[in-house]
Amino acid sequence: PDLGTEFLERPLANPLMNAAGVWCTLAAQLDALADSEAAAIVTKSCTLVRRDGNPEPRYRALPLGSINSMGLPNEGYLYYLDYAAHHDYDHKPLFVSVSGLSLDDNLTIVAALRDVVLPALLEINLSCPNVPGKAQPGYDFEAMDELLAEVATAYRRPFGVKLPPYFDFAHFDTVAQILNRYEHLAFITCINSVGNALIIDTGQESAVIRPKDGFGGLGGDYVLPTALANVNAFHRRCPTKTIIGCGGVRTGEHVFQHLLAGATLVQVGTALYEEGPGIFQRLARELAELMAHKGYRRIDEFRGRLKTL
Ligand code: RRO
Repeated sequence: PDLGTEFLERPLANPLMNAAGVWCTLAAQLDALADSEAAAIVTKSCTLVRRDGNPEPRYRALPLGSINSMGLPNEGYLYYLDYAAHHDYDHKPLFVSVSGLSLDDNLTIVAALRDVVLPALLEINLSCPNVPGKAQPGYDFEAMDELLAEVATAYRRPFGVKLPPYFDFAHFDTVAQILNRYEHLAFITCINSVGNALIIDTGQESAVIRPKDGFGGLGGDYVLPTALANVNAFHRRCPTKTIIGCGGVRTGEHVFQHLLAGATLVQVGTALYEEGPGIFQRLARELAELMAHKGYRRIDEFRGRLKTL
């Protein structure tokens, strides 16, 4: 089968890419993604100024996924703009994830990205759960609308948002209504980690990560159903926007489920962290095998065509 797809009218070899935050903080990691079977790349969410992030241990692999409270460690936005300036866009698209700590910081970074006039794609992260004292804009609908209004005015090219998971139809409706007001908000990435979970080690009677008394974002198998629900909820409510699925992808079958729910691209976080960039070749092979088994020749034949009872 043909794994080819299109993102904002650009043909891609397959629908796979990394999730922001995983294997994308340093140039050498991004280069490894550029050399992998991933069809696109996104950089670690950046702030105005370089950050060390939270104290370690701040990531733990678990039998069913991961918990993290990294705290936005990154090299500062100029580092990623420089990386973007040297990236080969004919080879694969590059997204730059932006997670300024204030509206002003976000606008400074967005203006810089606009002014360098690169084909890089802006993904605004509305959903970092791990910076002590900073609420997620994704859970403050007024703040989210204000931020999007300012970004959409300053930045006239297609851009997207990375959303936190939502758990209520009223929230799906409200958020979709806000996003639909912005015409060149072209893509929606669902979901960021399921924030502020607590994993307890029974033997040690202890939290397993140091920051925030052990509270952190869940990824991996734990979050697949929540991710699929959010992908499908926004696919239904935002028909003019492209959905990027993220959450719980470890096998080709998980990729297939995200596509069926309405995703156009599918990001890989925890499983990439654990397996490394070689995972994209395995996922592509597993997706191709599943499609062949089902008699599908192209992703278009099933994407978004989830059946209901
Ligand atoms: O760096 C982090 O702690 C982090 C971020 Br910015 C995010 O958006 N999601 C996440 O799980 N961790």
